Amino acid sequence: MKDNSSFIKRNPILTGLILGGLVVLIFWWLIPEKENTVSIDRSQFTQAFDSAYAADIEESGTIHEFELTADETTLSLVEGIEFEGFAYNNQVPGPIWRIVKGDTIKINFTNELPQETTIHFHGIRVPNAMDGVPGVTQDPIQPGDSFIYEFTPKDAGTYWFHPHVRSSEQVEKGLYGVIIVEDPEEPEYSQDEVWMVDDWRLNRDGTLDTRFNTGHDLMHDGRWGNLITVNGEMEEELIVKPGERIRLRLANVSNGRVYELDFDSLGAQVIAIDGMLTSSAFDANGFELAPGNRIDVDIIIPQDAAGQNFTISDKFILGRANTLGVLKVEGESVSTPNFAPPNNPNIPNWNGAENMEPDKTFDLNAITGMGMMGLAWTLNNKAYPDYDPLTLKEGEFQTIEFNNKTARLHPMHLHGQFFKVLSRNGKAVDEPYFRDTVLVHASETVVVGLVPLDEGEWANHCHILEHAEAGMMSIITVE
Ligand SMILES: [Cu+2]
Repeated sequence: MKDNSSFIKRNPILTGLILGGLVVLIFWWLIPEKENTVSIDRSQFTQAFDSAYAADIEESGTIHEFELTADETTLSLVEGIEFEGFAYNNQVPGPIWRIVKGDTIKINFTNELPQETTIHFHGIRVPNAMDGVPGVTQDPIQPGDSFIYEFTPKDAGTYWFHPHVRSSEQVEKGLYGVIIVEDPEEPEYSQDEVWMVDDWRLNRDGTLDTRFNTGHDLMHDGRWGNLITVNGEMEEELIVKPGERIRLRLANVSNGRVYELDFDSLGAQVIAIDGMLTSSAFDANGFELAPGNRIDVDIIIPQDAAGQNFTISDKFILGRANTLGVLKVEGESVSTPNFAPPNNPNIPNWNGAENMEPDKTFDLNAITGMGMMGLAWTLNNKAYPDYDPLTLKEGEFQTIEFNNKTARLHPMHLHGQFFKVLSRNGKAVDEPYFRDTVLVHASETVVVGLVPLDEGEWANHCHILEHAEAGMMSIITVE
């Protein structure tokens, strides 16, 4: 028979070591893992936000009223070949509306499509009821029905609009337009142009491939086309004079394609991202324009460039450059407008916030055997309309981590909010600008910081439209 008490008496040191080890183990279990994260007072980041952009807008009283109809239309991208697409006001791209900051926009919208639709105004901080998310901020607009969208944008900049119902089909077929909110305090350029960059997947005969949300699109980075257009044209041309200073606003309205921009030898400088001015201008070459993103660049045409062409291209896929458009320099030279690039000096740096434990983590992932075509894209293992809710406090600095568990791209877009990237893969990043859409690369972790100013139920989704349609969306409540 064993006698435990005699074991302890005979081996006091060994017993002590075993008991001590047990105590250490228990403590190691009980104490939460806090070593890697630093407790930081977040009020300093809220204070640093200060008035980087305004909570409210003073209305000018001017109302711009527009009629807008979505309808089926006949399109042609290859000469002599027609196909059925969708269009706003019978034009692809849709209208470009320009208003002045403080003005109100009123859109009398009618749906003449054979299916439901809504309009989302990407990047514009609208009242929640105007945000166009079906089942969340409004009911889908039925065929033949009308809806009035009315709001006063709070921020100057380049914004775009598109359907938020069956968007992978409706946007691809041609439904998109642009809203420019001008700030009279910003300097005047020789030309101020918009380039809506899209890609289309055509069949061999030049008609549109009408297979949407295919298994291939869903499993990869959405629907990438085989024909790139700018403002509906292949190799768009912009005629410029030597010495002119151009504000070129590019919007990526593609379903899935990312463009890595190359501005030839133009020395193009970024002055705004996703609508908002940057804190200082920087080299535009290499910027990754993901679906949803906008970029405003400041280009000075050299005085001695008469007769030259400058090619603006995409180099996202190594070794395969795509021409987006060409600036053709013609005519007599003009004197170059002389001003410092417009900027927003109030953008907070939020240095150190990347060391905080994120307030919320969204794992970006996929589940097979679920949803359309047997694949669902998920946020925290939930596919919309099922989702992991998040409530953010209005007026307070908070952080969100996007943790990409997949080998695909996910440009994450928050409705109604601007945010700043704080870190990528744990390394601090100091982008001198806010965004509304951030490209999360394969297996990458991106942490963003924001101070929500607009209450409501806001969509949080991947802007690869096939991924969003297959579930990669949640709702964030700001209160
Ligand atoms: Cu995605």
